[in-house]
Amino acid sequence: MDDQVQRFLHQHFRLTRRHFVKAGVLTATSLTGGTSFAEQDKDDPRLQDALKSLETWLTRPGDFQDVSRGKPKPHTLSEDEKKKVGLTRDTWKLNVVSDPDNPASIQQPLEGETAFRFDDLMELARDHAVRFPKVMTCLNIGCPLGNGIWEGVPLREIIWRTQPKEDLRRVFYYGYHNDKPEQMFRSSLPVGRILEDPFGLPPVILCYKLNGEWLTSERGGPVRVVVPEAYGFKSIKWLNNVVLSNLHAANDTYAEKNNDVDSPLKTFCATLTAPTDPKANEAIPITGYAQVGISGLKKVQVWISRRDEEWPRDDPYFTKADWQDATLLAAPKEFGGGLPNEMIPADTMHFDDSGRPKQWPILLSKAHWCHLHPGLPAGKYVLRCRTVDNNGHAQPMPRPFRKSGHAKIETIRFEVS
Ligand SMILES: Nc1nc2c(c(=O)[nH]1)N[C@H]1C(S)=C(S)[C@@H](COP(=O)(O)O)O[C@H]1N2
Ligand SMILES: [Mo]
Repeated sequence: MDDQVQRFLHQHFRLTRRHFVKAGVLTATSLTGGTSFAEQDKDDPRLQDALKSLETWLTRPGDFQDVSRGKPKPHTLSEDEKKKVGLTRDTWKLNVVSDPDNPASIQQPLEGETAFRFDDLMELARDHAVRFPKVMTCLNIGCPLGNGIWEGVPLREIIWRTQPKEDLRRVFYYGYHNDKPEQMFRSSLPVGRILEDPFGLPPVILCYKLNGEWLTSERGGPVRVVVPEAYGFKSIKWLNNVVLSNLHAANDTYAEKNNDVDSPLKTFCATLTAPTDPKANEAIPITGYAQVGISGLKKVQVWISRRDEEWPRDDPYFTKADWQDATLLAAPKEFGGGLPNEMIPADTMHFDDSGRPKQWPILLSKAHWCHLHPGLPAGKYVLRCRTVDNNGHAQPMPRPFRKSGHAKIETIRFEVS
């Protein structure tokens, strides 16, 4: 970068900082901090516009992106066909059995006459129902599919009913696709993750509601698994079989095609409003979202550089760049997602009795951010954004490879004319 531009950028970053301090929003990067949508920089109408058009925090169930296998896909069956194969609440049956190849010793398998039904699930729900926010993200797709409040009964409650005795190390589970076994889509977990919830994580659940409404067929209804800290492939839809096994290693279908099937959700960010063709010396509004992965989210940072700037080869993740803190937005007043009465359901983890979050951002969910970048001289630029997790580690390091879940530093090219 030539000296003049360097100085220009430097001065203007300082200006922006002062500007934000005046507007009272710069302290917004602590865990409990943040600013509300309404308190944003009132002076810049374009940042206001960008903030107004920001996606809602929760996603309507019908607006989730769909990742479904099957020919035909189970949710496209007619109501009659769904009844025949147990994909309605009144016909649903879940088998919970020992693995014939690697038997676990259980005293009471649930199958045939004793299969577990939706009424049984609702009976357990009276005492054991839990609700928690979670972003559903496909390990292989860049952006989250949707953010929701998932309600269900901990899977352990059903496993206890089988009275396990011995040789139970892993649980695998799959859902209805059709009667062809080669269409099976299976995921698995160590039994310990199901029986106990480490480090304050929500439990692994049999989920029957999303955003306060019955789980739709497209989202995997009547019942799907939801694994809070995992990528989407662990959250099996149209669930109808749980197998208790003495296997000691993962046998997930998703392990095919080189996927890492054990690493949890990563923290990363991306833009929603990015510069397209800004005019010279006009401030540039930027907004985006962040996925709050297992290591939490402390900050979002933004860096704009000249496109012709040479960068040292030994710093491929730009750790030495002049990253600027963006503003992390506080919890919105309205959460969206089509909640009944626009209220967060009672007893949702991380929310108080009045439906306000106890902390922000919320782990394993989503947060939004914005940045008003000072105007730039005409030229070609690159915008990058990254996150800093609660341990102070800039992401995507130390796990940048994509088969462990998308976490790259987003790169947007633009030209100032
Ligand atoms: N039975 C079944 N469950 C499934 C899938 C599937 O194809 N079949 N896809 C998985 C994958 S790879 C993802 S990313 C999520 C997507 O969830 P969604 O369609 O509700 O957004 O569902 C998971 N559960
Ligand atoms: Mo996925």
